[in-house]
Amino acid sequence: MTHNGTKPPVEGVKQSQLTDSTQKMSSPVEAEAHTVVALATDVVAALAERDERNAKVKDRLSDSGRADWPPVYADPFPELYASVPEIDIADLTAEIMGGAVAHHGLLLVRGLFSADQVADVRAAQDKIKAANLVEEPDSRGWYMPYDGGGRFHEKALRGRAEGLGGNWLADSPLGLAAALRHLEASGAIEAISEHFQERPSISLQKCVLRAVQPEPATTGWHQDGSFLCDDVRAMNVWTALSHCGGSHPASGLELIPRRCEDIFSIDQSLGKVSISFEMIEDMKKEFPAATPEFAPGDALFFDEHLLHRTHLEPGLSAVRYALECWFFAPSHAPSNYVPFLV
Ligand SMILES: O=C(O)CCC(=O)C(=O)O
Ligand SMILES: [Fe+2]
Repeated sequence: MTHNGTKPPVEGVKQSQLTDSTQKMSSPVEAEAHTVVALATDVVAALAERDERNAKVKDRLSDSGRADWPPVYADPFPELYASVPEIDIADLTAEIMGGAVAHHGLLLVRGLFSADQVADVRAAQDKIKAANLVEEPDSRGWYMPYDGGGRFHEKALRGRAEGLGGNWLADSPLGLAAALRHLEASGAIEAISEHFQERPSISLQKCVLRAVQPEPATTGWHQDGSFLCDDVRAMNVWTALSHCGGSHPASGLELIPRRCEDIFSIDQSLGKVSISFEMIEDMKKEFPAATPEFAPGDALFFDEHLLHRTHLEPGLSAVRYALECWFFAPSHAPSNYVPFLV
């Protein structure tokens, strides 16, 4: 699964069909035998970076992680009850993030991404989508599906995600490099590293560029902890890439603004992850559901305990774009996802 960086396996393409544009072909015969796709140097670098992120995390998977888990934080919003704590990006720290999540279930960060950063990730998303429509893998680096080694059923899962309008970020070497650069610059990765006391990882399957169509549907309430491993240490950074939620005609998220320590059992009649509507209705009596409005670049931080769902109400008319990026402490990451150190 570890590759030499310059010639990664790409589904449907033989290794010999990919080459660094700086490499010379050994003979004209070889040139005739293969359709050689020259890769630009930034693509070669992004592919090498992706492989390196995957290789590096492996040494960390058996670390023990911080002993004092969950960390204890003071409540940064002691006056708040059953509503969404909110800050500006300038105030983001591990204490505010960890404290808001520990006491209220989540934190809304206004302006996590600047307008330029949103535009950059959105442009990447459009290029990934366009490249994904073409049969051949995209030698320009926008859509080069990561081969996780076949252990993780990634082909079927990827097909399902793409069928719903999503793209796995790590399937795009250039998109991955750009989005992680912006998450680093925002301070999100630093806050999460401090919270975990380890450099976090992301994963192939749980870091998704989403485009959600404005089609009303009954969506399932869930806690991501119901399908991550029991002792997972996680933090999601869900960043709106377009105006959405609240009264805006693009879908946002609906959530219960409270800390739930329990992971509730799922309602089998609703599939593999959803919690019963009765339980949610009951909880709403004390904790009314919230549907925050997001400007592009606003982000929600929450962990595997938050009860939430995609909010697909009738009356929507605009596509919603977002980046859902679940970070894990490598010492306590789900073993069924392909990891990358950030
Ligand atoms: O983007 C969505 O609509 C769903 C997001 C979600 O469930 C998550 O980030 O865990
Ligand atoms: Fe979720």
